[in-house]
Amino acid sequence: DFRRYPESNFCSTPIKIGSLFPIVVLLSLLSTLSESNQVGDGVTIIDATGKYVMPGGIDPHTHLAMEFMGTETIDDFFSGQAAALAGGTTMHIDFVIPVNGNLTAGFEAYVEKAKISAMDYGFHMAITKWDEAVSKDMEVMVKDKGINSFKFFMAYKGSLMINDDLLLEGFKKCKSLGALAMVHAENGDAVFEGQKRMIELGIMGPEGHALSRPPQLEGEATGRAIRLAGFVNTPLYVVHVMSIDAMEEVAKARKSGQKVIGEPVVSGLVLDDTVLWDSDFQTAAKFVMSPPIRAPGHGKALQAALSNGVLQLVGTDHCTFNSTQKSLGIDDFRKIPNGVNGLEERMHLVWDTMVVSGQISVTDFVRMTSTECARIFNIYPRKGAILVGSDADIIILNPNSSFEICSKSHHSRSDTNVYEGRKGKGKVEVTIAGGRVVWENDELKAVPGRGKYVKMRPFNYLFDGIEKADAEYLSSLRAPVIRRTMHVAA
Ligand code: DUC
Ligand code: ZN
Ligand code: ZN
Ligand code: ZN
Repeated sequence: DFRRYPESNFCSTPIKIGSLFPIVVLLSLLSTLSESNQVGDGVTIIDATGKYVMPGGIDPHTHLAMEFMGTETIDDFFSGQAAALAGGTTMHIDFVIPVNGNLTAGFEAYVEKAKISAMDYGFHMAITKWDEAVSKDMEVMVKDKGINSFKFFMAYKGSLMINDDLLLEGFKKCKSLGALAMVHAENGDAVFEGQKRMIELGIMGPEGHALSRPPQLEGEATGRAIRLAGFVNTPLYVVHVMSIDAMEEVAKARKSGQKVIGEPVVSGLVLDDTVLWDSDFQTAAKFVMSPPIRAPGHGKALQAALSNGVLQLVGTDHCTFNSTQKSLGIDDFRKIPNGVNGLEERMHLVWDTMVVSGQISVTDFVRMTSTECARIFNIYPRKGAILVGSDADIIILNPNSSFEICSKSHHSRSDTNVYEGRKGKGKVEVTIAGGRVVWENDELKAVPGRGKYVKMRPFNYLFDGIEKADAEYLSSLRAPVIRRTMHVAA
C-alpha cells in the first residue's frame, strides 16, 4: 500500500497559481486586452475554449544522436525534437556521453550535435570512468558549462559501468559542486552473469534480455546507490525506475527523509514484457531497453507510486533505433541496441493513463510532466511555469479530442513505435515554443537552429539543510568524548 508513504514536498502550490490557468481566465484576459485595444495588429489569438492551457512538457531523460552499442540513435537533435514538439514537449535534457572518458570533448561534441535544435534543451553529463582529469572537468562543467547533474552507470560492464569505489568518489564530487548525482541502477556484474546463463541455455532471442536482468538486480543496485548516497549525504536521482523492487527502495528512503528522486519512464508505466516473447524478432526487439520493461503488474504499481508522491516526474529515455539497427541482435539479444521511443507520446500517454483514469489531477499532470523537472534541475520558473518572465513554452490540450499512435504518422525517424496502435483521450492541439506556434492543426513548423541551450545552475532545493546535517553528524561523532582507563598488569 503505497498510500502510506509521504507526499512529495513540492506538489501543487505554485502550479495552481501560475502554471495552469483555467481557460476562462485566459479568455477573459484576452477580451479585456482587445477591448482596450492593447492587442495590436498581427497578434494571433488562439481560441482555447474548453481546453487546458499548460506549460510545455519537459522531458528529463533523452538520448539524441547518441553513439551506442555499435550504432547511433536514429533520432538526432532535430528529428527527436520535432517529435517532442508534436507531442507537447518543449524542452528536454539529454545525456552528454564523454569521448573516451573525456568530459570536455564530450561536451563539445554535443554542442555541435545540438546546433540543429528546434527547441530548448539542457544537458546532463554521464561519467564513464574516474581519474583526476574527470574530477577537474566536472568542476568546469558545473562552473562554466551549465551542467548540474551527472549520471553514473552501475550496469554495462566493460563499457559504461563504474564500480562502488568510483561511485563514492563521484557522489562526493557531486556534493562538493552542488550537482545532482544520478544513477542507472542495475547490478552490472549480475547482469553479466545473467547473460551467460541465457547463452548456456541457448536463449538468444529478445526474451533473453528480460530474463538476464530481472527486477531484483535493479532493486539491489537502487538500494545500494541510495545507501551510498545516504552515506555521503548527497541527494540522488534514480533514472528510469522500471520495477516495484526499485520503486520500493525509493519509497523507503523517502519515508526516512532521505533526498531521493525517482523517475519512471513512460514505457515502464504503460507497457509490459509479454511483448518480448513475440515470435517475430522485430516485433519483440523494438521493446528492448535497459532496465527492461517488466512483467505485468510493475507498471500499475509505478503508476500508483507516481500518484502518491513516491515517484516525482515522468521521463522517456527516448533512445530510438530502427528495425535495421535492432537487427544487429538478430542472433544474440546482447547485441540489440537498447532503447525505445517516447518523446512524442509521453504527454498523451500520461494524460490518458493517469488523468483520464482519475489517478491524478490535472495539476499533478503539470507537475509530473513539466514543473517538477524544472525545479529539480533549477530552471524554474524560467521553465515549467506560465508566469510573467517565464519562457513562452505553452501547450493547449483538448481533453475531448483523441489521439492514435502510428509509426506512419509519427515524427521520429524510426520506422517502428513501441506504442503502435494505441488510442486515447486528450490531445495536444497547439504547441508554442519560445513564443512561436510550432504545432497546430496537426501541422509542424519546427525550425532547425531555433532551440537554445539552457544552462542549469548548481545547488537546487534538495541541497537545503545538507551542511547542517553534516555538522550535526560530525559533532555526534566527536561528543561525548569516551574516556577509557587502561589496566596494566603489575
Ligand atoms: N538504456 C536504454 O535502454 N537506452 C539507452 C541507455 C540506457 O541506459
Ligand atoms: Zn540508463
Ligand atoms: Zn537513458
Ligand atoms: Zn500504424
